[in-house]
Amino acid sequence: MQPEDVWGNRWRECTLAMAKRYMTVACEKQSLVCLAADRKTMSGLFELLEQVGPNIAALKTHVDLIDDWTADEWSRFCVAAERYNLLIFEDRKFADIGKISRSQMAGIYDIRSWSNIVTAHLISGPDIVDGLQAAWQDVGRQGGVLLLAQMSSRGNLLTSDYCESVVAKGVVSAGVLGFIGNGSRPEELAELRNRVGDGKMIWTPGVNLAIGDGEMGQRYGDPREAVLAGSDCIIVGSGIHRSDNPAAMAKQYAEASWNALLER
Ligand code: S5P
Repeated sequence: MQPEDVWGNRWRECTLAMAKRYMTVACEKQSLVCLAADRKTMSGLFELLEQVGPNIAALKTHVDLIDDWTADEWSRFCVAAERYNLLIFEDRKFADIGKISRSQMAGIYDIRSWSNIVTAHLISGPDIVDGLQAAWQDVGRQGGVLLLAQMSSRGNLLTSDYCESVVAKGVVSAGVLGFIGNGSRPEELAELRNRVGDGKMIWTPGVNLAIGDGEMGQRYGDPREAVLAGSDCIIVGSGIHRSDNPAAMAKQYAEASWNALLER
């Protein structure tokens, strides 16, 4: 199936190269799953990648969770992820002023050199997006920023008004790939999609086939409902990596998300 047939207006209106790349990969793999690879060792990450690589479209990392991180091992890991045709998404949730965010993309982890996507809060103003884009340009690469418009955690401070301001600034920003929306609340997500229109993506954490409350204030909604409400990518962590059979679970999430996209 061609991406333009599957994604419709989203394909036509999301012009950022990284958006097209994601939509293409999702069609090739028949999966809208981004694995939240929240493991704490390099061997744990490699193991997970081998298990789920064929059934996911993107891999979300928290590079600063890894106890035995080294630059060499990390670059081996990124090469392995690319072999599975995955976008690499560092969920750094940058929030500082533009020039510091640009510098934070370098440093010991050198996120700019291996990430395709990063997350940012817009709390410090829109220049953060320029700072992150400048960092990718510093190493001759391109990437896309996902802005946090909503969060899945209970009691978060991202009010509806705040969300509206983030969307208003984000939709007109060329370096913005899209928004993080709350996958645990389809009605909030549908509202977000109305505000965003078709020109940007919405990626959603807080998704699990077992809906309800998670650990430490996390909340979960159903993957199909999230996609039907306007999510373009479901971010799934423990639903896959904590299960007894991550490979089989990744396949289930892939099928649920892909079928929901076809239904949508
Ligand atoms: O609002 C949010 C935003 C993010 S990016 N809520 C989230 O849970 N996340 C991330 O998604 C979080 O950092 C974690 O890596 C993942 C959810 O993992 P799970 O195990 O709860 O599925």
